[in-house]
Amino acid sequence: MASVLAILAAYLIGSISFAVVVSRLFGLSDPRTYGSKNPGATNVLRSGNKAAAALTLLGDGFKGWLAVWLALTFKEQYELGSSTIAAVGLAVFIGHLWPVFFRFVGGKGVATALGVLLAINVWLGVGTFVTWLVVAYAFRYSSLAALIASLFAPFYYGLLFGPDLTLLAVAIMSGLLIYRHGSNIANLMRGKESRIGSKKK
Ligand code: NKO
Repeated sequence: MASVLAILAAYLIGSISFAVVVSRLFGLSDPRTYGSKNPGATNVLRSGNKAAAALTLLGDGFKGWLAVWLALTFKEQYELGSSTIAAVGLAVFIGHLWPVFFRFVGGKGVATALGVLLAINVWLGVGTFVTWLVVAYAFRYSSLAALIASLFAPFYYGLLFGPDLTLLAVAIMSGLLIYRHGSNIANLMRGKESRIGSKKK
């Protein structure tokens, strides 16, 4: 029972879209109406407001971290197994992609996955983030950086811990993240993807 509640709570936490909430607080347009139309930090940056983009990244990342951290912290007290911890990580990520509070139209999961990875293991999170930074710095595409980082994340997990249920959860997150970047992949291939720093159209 505690496991079901933990997974449900994680899904609800994940459903809070910080791109939408932060944009409202800053009096900016809804990020679902401009640029890539994605409720994510990269698209909020296209509004030109860097602070709002940074807060979106922090909020969406923090919720991923919080859900897994809470599950890990109360693991003994509520007898949560490692499969529940893995499911909580997946549930907060899925909440971000298909949020119950926003008619199931969510984001692409990059910042939230980073939060989840950081809570699983700091080095896993840091390694994946550094991978994102290197690709983003080299090519200036946020989406390409996320795609490459998501390919490396399960590999890093495997190196650190070997195969287990959490690796499966990380691999599923990676697969869903790539699936959600379909329009970005198409734009990258056509040379139409917008670079980090270019404003909204
Ligand atoms: O608007 O479609 P868009 O161009 O906005 O956006 C594409 C973008 C969407 O993602 C975001 C969040 C940006 C966060 C940037 C820093 C986070 C570094 C993340 C590490 C990658 C984690 C992958 C883990 C997979 C399991 O892509």
